[in-house]
Amino acid sequence: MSAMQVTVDAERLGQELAHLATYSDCKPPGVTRVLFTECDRRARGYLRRLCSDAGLKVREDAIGNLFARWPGTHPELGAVGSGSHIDAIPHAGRYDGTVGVLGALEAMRALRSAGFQPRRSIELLMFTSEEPTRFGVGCVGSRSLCGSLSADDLCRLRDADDHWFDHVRREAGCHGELSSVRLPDGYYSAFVELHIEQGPRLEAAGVPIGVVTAIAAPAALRVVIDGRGGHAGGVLMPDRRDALCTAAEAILAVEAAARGSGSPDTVATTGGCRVYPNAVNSIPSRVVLEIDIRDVNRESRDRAVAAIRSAVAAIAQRRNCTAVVEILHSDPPAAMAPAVVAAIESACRMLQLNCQRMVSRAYHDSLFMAQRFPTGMIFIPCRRGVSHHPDEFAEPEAIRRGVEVLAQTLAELAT
Ligand code: HGY
Ligand code: MN
Ligand code: MN
Repeated sequence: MSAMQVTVDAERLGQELAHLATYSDCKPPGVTRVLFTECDRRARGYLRRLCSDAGLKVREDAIGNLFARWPGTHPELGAVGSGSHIDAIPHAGRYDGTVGVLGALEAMRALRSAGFQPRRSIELLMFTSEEPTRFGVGCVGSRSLCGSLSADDLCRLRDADDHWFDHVRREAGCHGELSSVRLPDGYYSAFVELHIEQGPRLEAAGVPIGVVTAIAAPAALRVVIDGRGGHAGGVLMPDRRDALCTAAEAILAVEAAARGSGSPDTVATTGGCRVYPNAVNSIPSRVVLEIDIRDVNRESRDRAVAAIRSAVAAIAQRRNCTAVVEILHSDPPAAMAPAVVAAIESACRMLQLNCQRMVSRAYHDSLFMAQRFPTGMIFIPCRRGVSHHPDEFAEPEAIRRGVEVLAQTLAELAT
């Protein structure tokens, strides 16, 4: 297939990314957009309008996954999907996920303007709740679409304010049976996600496009450490069972488990720490830690998880506290489909863009889409690899190139 002559409207895309970033619960340049909050719901409304204005057929499922379809000449065939997420962790950046959602929309508009007529339908998919912020588990939308989160699993999800997922989704206007979310086999013939790298390698190598071959295996733990509270003045040191001092040793053990796993790809982060009663003159009685552990190799990741569990148990015992470790999720890595990798590389060749194969250390909805459908990812560089931070930035030209490659890839897969 020869290169489609598509023109990406980078200026319009830049304006849309900037406007989307205004739906946020924090000061610019940061973005906070947590699942089903008011700003998330308004952002979803904005995306719905953009998709309708583009002449796409828009629908949402029972948990807020949003689909915008460009029917092909053979609508009975599996569609070619592309998309990502628009939710954002607290004080994040404006490009994580959104480049893949608005970039897919722009790729579809550019193909349409170029007169392309897809044989297979092309469908934009905005996943609900890619970030774990509200319910502790990431990729709720894609896990449910692929069947690895059941209706019962969804009904067990509860946020820190004891709001149940099922209640929250209905309040946000999502209706329908939870059991209806799982996609049928063959729904997509291929799925491609455009995303910023969230790492420094492409920028350091001066390569404009990353072709993802695999996505690292993420796991998350919640550790509840209980000691004995008491008056900060009245309890002498030998009599203390300080939950936060126990947690402090546990946090360092998390770091040591990653550094000592024997694999350079093991990463572990204690990203959440809630202290109770969290009063300066009261000895912490309980601490809740949230821990993220990953590796491209599942066995190394699992070794690190086991090392953390045994270290936490030993520290708690020595300090006369108790510790309960809950595994929130522990997922396998995903291999991208060779045919989709080949289509992305072919698009780069046609556009005379240099590209390099790489592993994604961040997880994405594609980690779960790959369990059911041939999946691939296109990476673009982000400045100094910074992400999940207000300084996150992707050059407009980098985004334009990524959308061009995506458009070319979608055209090839939908023909
Ligand atoms: O945490 C991740 O890897 C993704 O950005 N949610
Ligand atoms: Mn993210
Ligand atoms: Mn993301």
